[in-house]
Amino acid sequence: MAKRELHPIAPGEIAVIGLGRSGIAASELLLSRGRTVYACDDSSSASIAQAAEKLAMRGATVQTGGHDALRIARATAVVVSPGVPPDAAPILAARNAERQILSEIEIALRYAPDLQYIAVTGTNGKTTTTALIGHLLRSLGVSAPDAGNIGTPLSAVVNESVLPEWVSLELSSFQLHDTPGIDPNVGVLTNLSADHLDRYANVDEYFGDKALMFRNATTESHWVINADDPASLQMVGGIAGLQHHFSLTAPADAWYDRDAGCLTVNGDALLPRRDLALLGDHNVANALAAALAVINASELFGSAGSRSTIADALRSFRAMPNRLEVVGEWNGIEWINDSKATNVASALVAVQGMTRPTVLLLGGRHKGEPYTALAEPIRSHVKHIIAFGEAASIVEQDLSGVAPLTRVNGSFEDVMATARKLADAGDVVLLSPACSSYDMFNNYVERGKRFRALAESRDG
Ligand code: UMA
Repeated sequence: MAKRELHPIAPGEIAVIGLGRSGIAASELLLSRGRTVYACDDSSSASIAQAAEKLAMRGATVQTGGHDALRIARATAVVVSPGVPPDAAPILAARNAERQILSEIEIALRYAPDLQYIAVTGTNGKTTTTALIGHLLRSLGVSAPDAGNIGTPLSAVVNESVLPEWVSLELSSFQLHDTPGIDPNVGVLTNLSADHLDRYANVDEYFGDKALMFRNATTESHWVINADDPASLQMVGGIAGLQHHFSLTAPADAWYDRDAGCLTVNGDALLPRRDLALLGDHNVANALAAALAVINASELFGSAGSRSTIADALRSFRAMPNRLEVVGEWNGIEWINDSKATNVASALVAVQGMTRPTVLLLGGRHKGEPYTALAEPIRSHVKHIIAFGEAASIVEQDLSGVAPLTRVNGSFEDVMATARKLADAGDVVLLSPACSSYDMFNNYVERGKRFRALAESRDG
C-alpha cells in the first residue's frame, strides 16, 4: 500500500516553465510517464537550445526565447522552475487562467508516493546539512542520494529505474511555494533569517514559504528544530508531530556540550568536537541536526550500532566546496572560500568562526539587507575589509569606522591582488561576501572557483 495518497495530474498537456535543471528533469519524468509536455524558456542561449533539442526529440513541444501564454492558459498543470519569479509573465498567464502551478519537486512526489525522504530547509546551513544526512544514510548502508536545491532535481532521482531507499532532500523557499504534497518522514529546519529580499516583499512573506514544509504535519511527523533560534521556535509552535531539538548552548535532544568538548545526542556523547573536520560552530549545529534527523528517521538508525556508524561518518565528512572551504595556506596566509555565503546571516557565522586576523572580502550584488549586523564580529576578528562589486558603496557606508576598509572598484583579480597585499603571515583571507555573485559571475560556484584559482596561482 502506498505510504502517501497518489494524486495524479488530470489528463492533458502539462506546461513546463524554465529549461534549467528542474525544467529538464520534470519534462523528462513527465515524458517517460507518457504525458504530453509543452516546455518553454525565455532564454535562447546555446545550453537552452541544446536542452530544447533533446526534449523535442523525446516528443515534447519546446519553445525557446519566449512563451505561449494562451497555450499555458490551456494546460492541465503548469510546472514552474524555482528561479522563475511568481510575477514572471508565464506564471501570471497560468494564474490568470486558474491553472494548477506545481514545482518540479511536487511532480516527482506525485510519481513516487512511497518515497522515504528527509527534507531540509532553513536560511543557512541547509546544503551542508543535506549533504551530511545523505553521507550518514549511505554510511548506514542504504541507498540515499542527495537531491533538490543541492543540485540533482528530485524528478531525476524518481526517473531512475530503481527508487532509492531514502533521499536527503534540500528544499528552498521557492520550491516549497509550489509543493502542496510535501510530507517528509523527517523535516529539518536549520534556522531562519532575512534572505531573498530581492524576490520577497518582506521577511514574513519569505518565512511564510519556509513554513510550508509543515503544511501536511500530522501526529506521526518528526521535525528537527534549532532550539537556539527564536524565529524557528515561533514557526513550529503548535505544529503537529514530534519535535526534536538541537542546540549549541543548552541541553537538548542533540547539543554541543562545550565544557566536555563533545556532541551529545539523546543524553549520550556521540563524538568529540575535535573529531569533526568542519570550521565554525554553525557546522556543529549542522552535524547535530543531521545526526538527530537520521536517528529519528527509522528505529534501525537509532540503535547503538548505528550510532557508532553515524559518529564515524561524521568524522569522515569534509567541508563542501564554497562553504568555509580551506583552499590552502601559502606563505603563512590561509585562504578560505565561503562563496556560498550570499546573505548577511551566513557571512556573520563565518566571521564569528575565524580564529586568526582576517582580511574579509565583502561585496557582490546587493540583496537588500544592511551590513551593519556584521559590525560586532568584524570588530573582534577582522583586520581589514575589502568592499567590492556593486554593493561596495553600501558596504563602505554601513561598515565605515568598524575596521579599516579598502574599496576596490575593479575586477575580482584586483580584489584578490589587494587581499594579497594586505594579508601578512598568520592571517586568513576570507571570501564570505554576504551578496549574490551575479554582478561579476554567473553564480557563486564560479566566484568560488575564481577565488581558488587566484589564491593558488601566486603560491610560492
Ligand atoms: N527563466 C524563464 N523565465 C523567467 C526566469 C527564468 O524562462 O522569468 C528560465 C531561465 O532562462 C533558466 C531557467 O528558467 O533557463 C532557470 O531555472 P532555475 O533558475 O530555476 O534553475 P535550475 O537550473 O532549474 O536550478 C534550480 C535551482 N535554482 C534556483 O532556485 C534559482 C537550483 O538551486 C537547484 O540546484 C536546481 O533547481 C535543482 O533542484 C540553486 C540556487 O541558487 C543552487 N538556489 C537558491 C539558493 O540556494 O539560494 C534558492
